[in-house]
Amino acid sequence: MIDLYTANSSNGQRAAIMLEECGLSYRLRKLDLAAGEQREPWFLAINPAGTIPAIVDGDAPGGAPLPLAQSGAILLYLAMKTGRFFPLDPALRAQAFGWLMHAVTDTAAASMTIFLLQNYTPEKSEANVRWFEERAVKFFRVADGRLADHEYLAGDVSIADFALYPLTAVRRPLIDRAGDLPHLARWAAAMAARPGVQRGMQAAA
Ligand SMILES: N[C@@H](CCC(=O)N[C@@H](CS)C(=O)NCC(=O)O)C(=O)O
Repeated sequence: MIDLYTANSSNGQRAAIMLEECGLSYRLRKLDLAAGEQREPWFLAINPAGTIPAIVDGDAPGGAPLPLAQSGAILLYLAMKTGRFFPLDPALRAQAFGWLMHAVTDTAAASMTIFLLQNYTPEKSEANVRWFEERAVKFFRVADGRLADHEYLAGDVSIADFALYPLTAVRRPLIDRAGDLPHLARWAAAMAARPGVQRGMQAAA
């Protein structure tokens, strides 16, 4: 059994989508981030960074329970564990890794910075928010270009798509306002129609 420590955020949704899509049974452990539950000693023992998502796999290789943080690492781990949602062809698999990183490093960082600027940084600046919004749209545009002639980011639906989708959902107003991302919109609609994606998006809602 896998325990998923999460909250209602795009990073958390990414891990829940993968668990759902893989058909793995898991226990949902929802954390109250506003109350600071992620900084309590019991959770820091699982993820010293004090961030969600994290999993503890009770059926990990080697027999001992395996704690793992970082949503991108969780996707990769579950793909290796189940043999699902990453291409077998080495070149295509490399593409999937590249698009996974595009989502969890570049795009997620821009999206997270918008959130932090709007909610937590000591000085508020609308100009800085706009700057990072443009940066996020720039990364969404790169994915849109890829999706112009690919149904999914790398071959069949994969961890790369699961990584990016929650960001397109949370940044939907930004994407709509940009108005020039038709391929991303087509892909997002296809992703949103998947029952596993729907369950993952709702898991910690
Ligand atoms: N790179 C990490 C980011 C994790 C992250 O920043 N999670 C946020 C929620 S989306 C969090 O736990 N924030 C609580 C905190 O920083 O105290 C990942 O992909 O898992």
